[in-house]
Amino acid sequence: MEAEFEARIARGDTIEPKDWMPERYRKQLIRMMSQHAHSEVVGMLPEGNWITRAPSLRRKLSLLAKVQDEAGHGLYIYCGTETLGTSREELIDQLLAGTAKYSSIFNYPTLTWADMGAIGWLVDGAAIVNQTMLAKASYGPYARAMIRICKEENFHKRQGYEIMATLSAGTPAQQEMAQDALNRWWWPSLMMFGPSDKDSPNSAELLRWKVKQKGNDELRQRFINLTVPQASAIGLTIPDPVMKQDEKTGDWIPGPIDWDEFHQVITGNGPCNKERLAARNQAHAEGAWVREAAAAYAAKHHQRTAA
Ligand code: BYC
Repeated sequence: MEAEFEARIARGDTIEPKDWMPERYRKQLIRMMSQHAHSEVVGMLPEGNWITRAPSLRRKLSLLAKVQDEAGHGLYIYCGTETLGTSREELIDQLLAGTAKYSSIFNYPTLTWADMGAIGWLVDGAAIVNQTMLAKASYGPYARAMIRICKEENFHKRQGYEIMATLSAGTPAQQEMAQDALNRWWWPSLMMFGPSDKDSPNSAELLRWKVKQKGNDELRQRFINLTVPQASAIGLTIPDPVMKQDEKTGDWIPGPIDWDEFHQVITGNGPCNKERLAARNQAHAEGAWVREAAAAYAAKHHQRTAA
């Protein structure tokens, strides 16, 4: 069975929920998809924080729609994880208990309105680069979820970039706010792609099983190359004084990434880890009545249909 599975992967077949798969493949997918679903859900917090303070009705509507999309993304991916035999409740319990990972990026604070621009442009921009590849992942339900998610992320990125472009073309104080947001979000955005390939314990296996199509470093580089000209087009400066362009490849080579900071953040010691978990736990507790009502309604509906 193992040999047949490997042959299917090598042929580029898509693996579906009822197909035989090695336990390790299942485990790796649950790990990665749960981390991803939690990121979407926790990712609502930094932006949700600004909905009531958006500077115009138009901005408020876009931000509301974006944050709502992130909830939807979380739900698709939790459903995808259920096809592997792990319930959403189980995963959410792990998130609330602080034993599950979610993207490092959401442990940074959103200090000004420009952060809404920087998140849409950089964070969703990085997510698009990563997830366009995952849309070709070997596990069908995950790959299919990514197709719709990427379409929505494109809208998110544009609304963020438009906020940055507007601020950059504004008063000196607005320009400064946009540059300050870029300064604070640039390096954490690069960390979203995960550790360098040589320090990435999961990459080799995930690449072999075609869950990942590209390594962490290649995707990070792709994101940098896309973003550097976007920054200069709106008059912003990438906060990396040693970055330079490789003449042969055209790649923009960044200075060193602070991996100590990354490890601090993913082990629970980032600037907002505790605040994010507390907010999720509070929201979950306050939503208990909704879950109870939905379950009671479903039971009543089930009884009626049975009768
Ligand atoms: N943050 O062996 P590695 C969004 C962990 S949300 C935290 O390279 P892998 C949005 C990694 O889990 C979209 N942890 O791992 C939402 C592993 O630890 P464990 C977020 C990280 O899986 C709202 C260890 O480090 N996107 O777009 O091969 C508003 C070693 O790493 C991170 C996804 O979740 C990190 N940045 O590769 C706006 C994408 N990086 O699990 C926007 C899906 C690494 O062994 N995930 N770790 O304890 C992936 O593509 C891959 O899991 C990663 C890591 C590239 C992130």
